[in-house]
Parts: sequence; C-alpha cells; structure tokens
Amino acid sequence: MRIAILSDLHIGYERFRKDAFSQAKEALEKACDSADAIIIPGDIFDTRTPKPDVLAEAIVLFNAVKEKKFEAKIIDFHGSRRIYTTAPVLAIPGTHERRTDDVEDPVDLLNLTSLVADIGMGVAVLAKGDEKVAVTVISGVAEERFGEALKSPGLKPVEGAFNILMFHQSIYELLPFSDTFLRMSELPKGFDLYVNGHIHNKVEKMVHGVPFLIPGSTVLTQLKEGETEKKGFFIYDTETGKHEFIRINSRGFEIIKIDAGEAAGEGELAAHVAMRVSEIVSRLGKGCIIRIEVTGNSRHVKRVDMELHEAVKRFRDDAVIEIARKGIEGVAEERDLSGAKGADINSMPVKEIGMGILLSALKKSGYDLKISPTELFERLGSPEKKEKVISEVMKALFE
Ligand SMILES: [Mn+2]
Repeated sequence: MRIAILSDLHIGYERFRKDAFSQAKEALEKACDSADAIIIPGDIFDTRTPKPDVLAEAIVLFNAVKEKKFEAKIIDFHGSRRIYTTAPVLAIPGTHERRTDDVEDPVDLLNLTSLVADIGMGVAVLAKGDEKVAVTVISGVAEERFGEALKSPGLKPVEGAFNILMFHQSIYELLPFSDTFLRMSELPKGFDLYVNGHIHNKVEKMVHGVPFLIPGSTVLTQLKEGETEKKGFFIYDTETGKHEFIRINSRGFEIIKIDAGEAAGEGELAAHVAMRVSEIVSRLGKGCIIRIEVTGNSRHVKRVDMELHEAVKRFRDDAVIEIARKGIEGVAEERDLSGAKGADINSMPVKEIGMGILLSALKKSGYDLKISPTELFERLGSPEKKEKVISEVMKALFE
C-alpha cells in the first residue's frame, strides 16, 4: 500500500493564508493521485477555534479528497471516539487544535462530517485486497504525559498487518531543550514505521531499525533556518519499504545575515542588502520570502534601520521581506539553550521553547500538582467565558 504522510497544513494561517490553502490543496491532490491512503499527524488547522471561512476552506479541500474513490478502506477501528467513514483518510488533532476535555476541536468537526477519520487515541486497520495496514495513534497527550501514554498496554502492533505508530510530539533528539521531551529510543518497539508531525521541517531518521518520518509543514510558518527547504510530503510504500518526498510549489525562502558592525560607510549597507535581495529574487523567483537578520553592535542603529528599509523598499512587489533585529530568540539561545543545536531549535516557536524550559524547571524542583502545566495553559487560553475558565482551573488545581 502507498501511504501519503502529510502534516501541519495550518489552514487559516493568517500571514500566508492563500499559501496555506493552495499548498494544502496541491499536497492533497498529489496524494490522491498517487497514494492508497492519507495519514495526517496533526495541525490541519492553525487555531483551536477557526472562523467559519477557515472551516469552509478545510471542507472544500477534504470534500475534494472524498471524491476520490479509494480502493483501500478502514475495516476495523478501536478508539476513544466514533468515526463516520471508512475512507482511508486518517487524522489526529495537533498542538494547534487540541482543546481541553469535552470540547470539540476543529478536527472533530471534520470527523463528524465524515471528511476524515479522527483516530484520536486508537487503532484503525486499513485493507486493500489482502494487504492490511494498522495505524496506531497516540494523540491529545501533553508532552510531559507522553512517556506514560507510551506504556499503555493497548499500544502494540496488530498481528498480520504492516504497523504504523503515529503521533504529534516534540522529540528530544530534534529539540534538545527540555528533558521532559520524548527520546526516540523510548518509542515502543515492534512497529514498522513511526510517523510524527509537529516539527515543521522535513526529518528522515531511523529508530529500532525502521524509518521515523516527519514530513514537515506544507506551508512556511516560522521563517526559521530549518524551513528553507521546499515543502512537500512523503509517500511510503509498504511493499518496497521505501519512501519518497513529493515536493509542492511553495515560496522560495532564504535568510540573509548581516553584521551591522561591519558596514562602516554611509550607504554601504543599503547597497550590500539591495544586491543580495536582488540576487535572491532572480534566483528564487517573484514572491519569495526573505528574512534579513541583523546582528552585531553598531553605533549607528538608526542609520542601519533606515538604510535597510530604504534598500528593500523597491523590492516590495517582488518579495516578502522581513527585517529582524537580534531579539528575544537570540537572547534565549545564549542564556538557556546553549546545548541546543541551532538549526533545530530555530524551527520551534518561542512559546514552545518557553514551555519546554518551564517543564524542565518544574521537573527539577519536584513539581507535583493535579494538572499538567501544558493542560493548565491550554485551559487558561480557552475562549470560554473567563469565570468558567477560572473556576475550572481552580478546580483542577486544588480539588
Ligand atoms: Mn504545526
């Protein structure tokens, strides 16, 4: 069976809303053309409570997928929820969608409308002819509880099937800044393929002698170094045991690093930046994204700023240009994350880096509360009425 592994579509992502839609569309169309099943390890949506127009985009995309008559079908399912389709389009909620207990997340809506099968915590067995593929899922688990969830006795390969274990978590080897994150070696053995979402750049590794794949997001969101590669998704062939990466049309992206201290003479910086931007635009094409990172000390901060803005002004119609002065990320990396590998840490949002550091510190101090910190933050961030959120949190903390 050919399994398309497609992740982190981030439909509704405001900054590149059209890209998020068109790139998800291209990925899903290509997956329909050449795969027998589609599995999505999280973050179909960018937010927990997307607006109707964003939901509509997802409905349009998955309705088109539904029109494909897949030969493979879901023939067996055990899980924490009900599914309403036998079509082999399996999804789970990611960190961007997950909500606290008893509240529907947007992936639930796609499940209820039978556009995808949200496997939740469960196992779905797909069959095509004589061949069976079992997809076992652990989802909706806070980082610090994931290790525990992995020990669940129900978590074992299905006999007579090709076994995939799918999740949406941080992995210590890729993001080594919180010791609460899962080590790859802690993954249960016996599966034939491990599939993860969450991380937005493509990752191909091996664990327990079999592939561990993360396709990365289909849309550029973080403008970090790990995301300069072209976007796409994997197709894994269970017969040959091989996988390939299918590229999609995504905007070119490049980072220019500038040391402000080196540009001495007036106008020098502007000329240098204009030359580099123009070269990148001609190489990556119109509409590309360029992030200019300025570091170093300069006694002429205002002039540096002016020259940069002046230099990029004439490229306004050719590229999306972001100018970043060394800020909070740089400071955090120097102070707390000295052991982290630069490019990997760069692919994480600041919020998640912060959560990782907090979790490590809590663990060291022997933290012992009734509610996990991740869940606490999720509840506090819930769009429900303030009084309701506060009373729920108080209950969770002190009862
Ligand atoms: Mn994501």
